[in-house]
Amino acid sequence: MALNDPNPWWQYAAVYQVYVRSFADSDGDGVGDLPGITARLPYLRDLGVDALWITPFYTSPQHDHGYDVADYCDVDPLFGELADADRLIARAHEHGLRVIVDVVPNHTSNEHAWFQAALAAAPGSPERARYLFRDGRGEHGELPPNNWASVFGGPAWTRVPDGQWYLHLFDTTQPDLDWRNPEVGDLLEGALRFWLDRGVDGFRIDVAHGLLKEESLRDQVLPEQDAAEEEHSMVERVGDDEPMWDQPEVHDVYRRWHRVLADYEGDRMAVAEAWTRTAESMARYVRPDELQQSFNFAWLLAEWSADQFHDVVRGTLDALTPVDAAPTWVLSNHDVVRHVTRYGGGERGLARARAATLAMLALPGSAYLYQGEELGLEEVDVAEEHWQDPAALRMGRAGRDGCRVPLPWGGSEAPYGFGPGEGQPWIPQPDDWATVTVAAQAERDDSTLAFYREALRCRREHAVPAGPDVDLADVDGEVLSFTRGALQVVLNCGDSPVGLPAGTEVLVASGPVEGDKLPGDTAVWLRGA
Ligand code: TEU
Repeated sequence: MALNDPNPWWQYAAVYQVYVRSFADSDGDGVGDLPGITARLPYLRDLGVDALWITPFYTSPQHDHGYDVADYCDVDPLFGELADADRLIARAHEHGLRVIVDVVPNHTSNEHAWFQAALAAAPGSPERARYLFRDGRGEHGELPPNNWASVFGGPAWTRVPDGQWYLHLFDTTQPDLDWRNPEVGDLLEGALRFWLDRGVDGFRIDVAHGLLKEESLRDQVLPEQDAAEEEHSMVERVGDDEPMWDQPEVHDVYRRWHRVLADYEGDRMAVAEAWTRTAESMARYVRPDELQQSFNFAWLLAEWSADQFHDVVRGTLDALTPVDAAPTWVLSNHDVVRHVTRYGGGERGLARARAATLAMLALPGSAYLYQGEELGLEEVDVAEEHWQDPAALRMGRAGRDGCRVPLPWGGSEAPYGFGPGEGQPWIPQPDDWATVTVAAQAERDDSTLAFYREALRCRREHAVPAGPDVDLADVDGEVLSFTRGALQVVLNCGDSPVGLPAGTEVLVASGPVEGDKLPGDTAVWLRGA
């Protein structure tokens, strides 16, 4: 798709998520970096995606691997320098690829100059008022100001030496900003403009639903049994009462950001990472005067089931039609178990993952792909001594390291072409990855990489031109099917083969299809012959 295409590119883009630390390492230190990405841009162009979203590469002590930003307007030396970011943006544009960067507005790093100043200042000072400092409860203020838990486990409050507490919905090294303080909005607008001036095409907004908290910072009403004490994954919710998420005032922030983006030439955009509870609350982030997109995590939370997939597609389209926004679809990202593994792992998990991906790529709107899914990578069982994810360390059980293992590009042993160094990168790679490397898969027509290339090519040819309409059929047994103009899509979530409609030609299939039967765990795109 040419960069000067008249339609807003983001309405039908395939976006590839680059997790910077694990994509490609140019200097051999075992951690991916910006020049590493730049060198691999031809790979992304040939894969057939339209854009890349790059996770945070800003100055950061890396306690949450970049989601703890100490300076929004500079590059961490681990990843390169500002000139490397400029080169990456320019080269990407030369290849016809758009660039989305992350913005992390909910919290800063504890090493941000503002937080350091807040710690040095007294309670009640303007420096503290940029964050959520409060006195504690209890006779001597020895108890946290409320009962909120951190998403990463444990209390959401940490006490400082003078006795006050500060709020952190994530790690203690990620203090939450107070978005009711106008200085905060100005700081983040400055960051947006800094990167827009450098040519980025858009932003992925981290924890977009978290910026404003209920002003009283009241206790969360928890279910009978104290669910905060129970084991829960990062994406599960505790109870129905959420004074910390999705407050109405957050939409004022996005109305402002809409105006900032509109100040710039070209189709600049922003996509919210908002883990909303319903498709309707997701839709509020993409009202015409707010953001262009919001991640739709419904599919990622659904089980392998034609009924559930049907409800996800129907619910998403129904919620977005009234606000006239393009949907987004996502099956994997750097926070969740890879979808091959979620669908059972092994050959079966891979067949299902490919089938779900093919169905997703046929839908209108944008599809977000996570690095390594085009290789069919599974979640890696990372040994405890190698855990790096702050959520894993706080909760004492496997976290997100398993989907963040550095990519295998070629060769037969670690680091599998990830970088020029020898030995293992920052998270060790498994010793059986020789057959899943990019180089190994590029040789084979039946590889998952070859399948993604073909599916993305077909998406441009048949799905993108089909416009916004989807004709979704009722689920038949374990079969999901829909049409988009001349394009027919059938996904068989069952175990037994089902007949394909007579007089159709297979355009692309997620696995082997013989004759007029569609095997279980397989999807196809068809058109009338
Ligand atoms: O993740 C947000 C996150 O943790 C979600 O689980 C969500 O906030 C939660 O379900 C509450 O609704 C983002 C990044 O993707 C992640 O990598 C970071 O660790 C995190 O923010 C903190 O910046």
